Amino acid sequence: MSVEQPFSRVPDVPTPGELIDLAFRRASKSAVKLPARKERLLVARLKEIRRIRTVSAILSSRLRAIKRRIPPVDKLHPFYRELFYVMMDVDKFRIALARISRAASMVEGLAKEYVAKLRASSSAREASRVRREYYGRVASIIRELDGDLKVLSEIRRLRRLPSFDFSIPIIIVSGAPNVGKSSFVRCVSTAKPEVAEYPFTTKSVSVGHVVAERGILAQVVDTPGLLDRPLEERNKIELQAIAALKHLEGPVVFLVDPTETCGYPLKYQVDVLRGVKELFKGRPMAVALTKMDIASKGHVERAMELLKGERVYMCSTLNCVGVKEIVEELLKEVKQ
Ligand SMILES: Nc1nc2c(ncn2[C@@H]2O[C@H](COP(=O)(O)OP(=O)(O)OP(=O)(O)O)[C@@H](O)[C@H]2O)c(=O)[nH]1
Ligand SMILES: [Mg+2]
Repeated sequence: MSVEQPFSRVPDVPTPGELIDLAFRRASKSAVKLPARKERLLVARLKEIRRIRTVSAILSSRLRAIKRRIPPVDKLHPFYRELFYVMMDVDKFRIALARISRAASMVEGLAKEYVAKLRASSSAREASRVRREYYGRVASIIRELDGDLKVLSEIRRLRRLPSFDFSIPIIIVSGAPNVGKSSFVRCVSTAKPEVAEYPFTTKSVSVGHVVAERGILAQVVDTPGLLDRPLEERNKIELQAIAALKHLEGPVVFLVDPTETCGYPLKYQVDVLRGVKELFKGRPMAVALTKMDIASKGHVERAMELLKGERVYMCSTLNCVGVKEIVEELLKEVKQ
């Protein structure tokens, strides 16, 4: 239903050992068609040339494939670009990409050089020695890529980031832990929400879609572990990961659990709200009291007192009462 995110197909980056094994194994299997007159030297040369060419083709194509399947950072949507910067060491990443390209060209360049040497070889033994020398040089070029391939392989951590269609509003659901954010997303989603990951959180992020007859109206995403504690407690990198959320355009919902069964006092929850409001200044925003099915009059009164001046809705995310209405109200405010 949703669009694909740019990292969903980034490759598994091989180790030097895997690359070398693969190339040499394929080369030893590569069959040579023997010429009609089976001249020994000619056959030996052809066999070794074939091996060198196979090794060169496999290694260079595998190395280039890594680069090709990693999306260019400059072309990413700012949301994904920010997360890329947060999760990857960009300088090392760029250097690693350049180095694997260079290694691919070196492997090919050497192949040409060694094929020429083979053509000039004067015995089957010499042909075999020339080929082995090529193998040795290539293996050392590939082994030197160890650190670079490790840097590149880190990109797999971005595979499970959430997918968004940036042409449609994205409603961010925030609030302290356990207040009912994921339940909220479930209540307003037409299908089962997708589960994704976000840096520096161990909880899964749910992404739901509000679908109407004329298509998808909105995406709804929760932000566990991100917008659920006061921003003052965050370190620089966490703040950067949180800041990326600003690139998700749309209204913000902040859930407050007036019963405090979430485990966080109301006062704390209101502190979290302050940070969220600051971060998303200028956007349509709604505060919603959750767990109305178990909240007492006293709970609600205390919450309303602390939330004076806010627009406050009430809902129960357990049985989805009053939830869709909040989303509908907020979507009315989104500029079309
Ligand atoms: N009684 C009652 N329980 C609720 C309601 N909404 C959620 N809960 C319960 O509260 C707990 C947390 O709900 P979640 O939707 O997972 O909350 P969350 O905010 O996504 O939690 P984290 O992702 O851990 O931050 C679950 O046990 C829910 O069953 C509600 O409206 N009423
Ligand atoms: Mg949750």
